[in-house]
Amino acid sequence: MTVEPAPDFGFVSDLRRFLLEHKFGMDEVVTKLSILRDEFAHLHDENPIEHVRSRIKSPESLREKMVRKGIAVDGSASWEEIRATVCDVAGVRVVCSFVSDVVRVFELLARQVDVEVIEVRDYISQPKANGYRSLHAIVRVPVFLSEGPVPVPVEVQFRTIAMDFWASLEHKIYYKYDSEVPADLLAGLREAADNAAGLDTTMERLRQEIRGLEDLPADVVAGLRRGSGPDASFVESLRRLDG
Ligand code: 0O2
Repeated sequence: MTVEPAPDFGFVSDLRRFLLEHKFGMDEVVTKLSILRDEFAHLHDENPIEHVRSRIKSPESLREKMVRKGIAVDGSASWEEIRATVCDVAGVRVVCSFVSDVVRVFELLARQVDVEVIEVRDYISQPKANGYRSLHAIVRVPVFLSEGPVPVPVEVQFRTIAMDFWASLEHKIYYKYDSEVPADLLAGLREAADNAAGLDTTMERLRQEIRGLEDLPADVVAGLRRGSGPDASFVESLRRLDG
């Protein structure tokens, strides 16, 4: 008969505390983003952030990453060491419509006084070989607990809708084929990544063209955007411009 080792209650409660601290850090970043989002929506009539998602790494996935990073999983590693090495225990994903918004939202978050940017990986300027694009930042935010502040790292991924669409499909394919993705699928994904990047560029250009119209009255812009032949109300709105 085998006897199961007694559960290590100290470890379990330490792990719970460790994960909770990261959850609080993640919640802080999500709140910061949702304030920015509301400010833009209500004060500037803009919507640079499409949506925000967040997650805490599962204990299994934390363990896997510790193994990958060469950290002992026998309980001998300190929580500080784990926190300093596995920086994506708390993860936030910010999805924007346009690449310029990706950069803008990142800068708005990065310049906040209680946000310390630890590392930036710009996979938009330099996509991964498989075509993956996103802007990754590890930021550190203070979490104020009863015993004092705890600095917590949070990984924030900023990407466009097109990048997000691609990454979620690639992730599913990778998972389905257990990392052994057939060559033709890899080539298809690469082509789709190039198309997604092309779409982002086109959308950005169109947006800039529309922005050039911002100084015109709303009814004139609406008429121009309709794109069909000029109707009476559109002609009238143009006539008012002369007056
Ligand atoms: P999950 O479940 O999304 O968290 P490192 O060992 O530090 O050099 P690491 O930690 O993989 O490398 O860092 P990196 O490259 O910044 O990637 C971290 C996260 O970015 C991944 O988290 C994914 O979410 C995403 N990511 C990176 N590369 C790819 C990719 O090629 N395809 C897709 N779909 N997502 C990617 P996790 O931990 O893998 O998973």
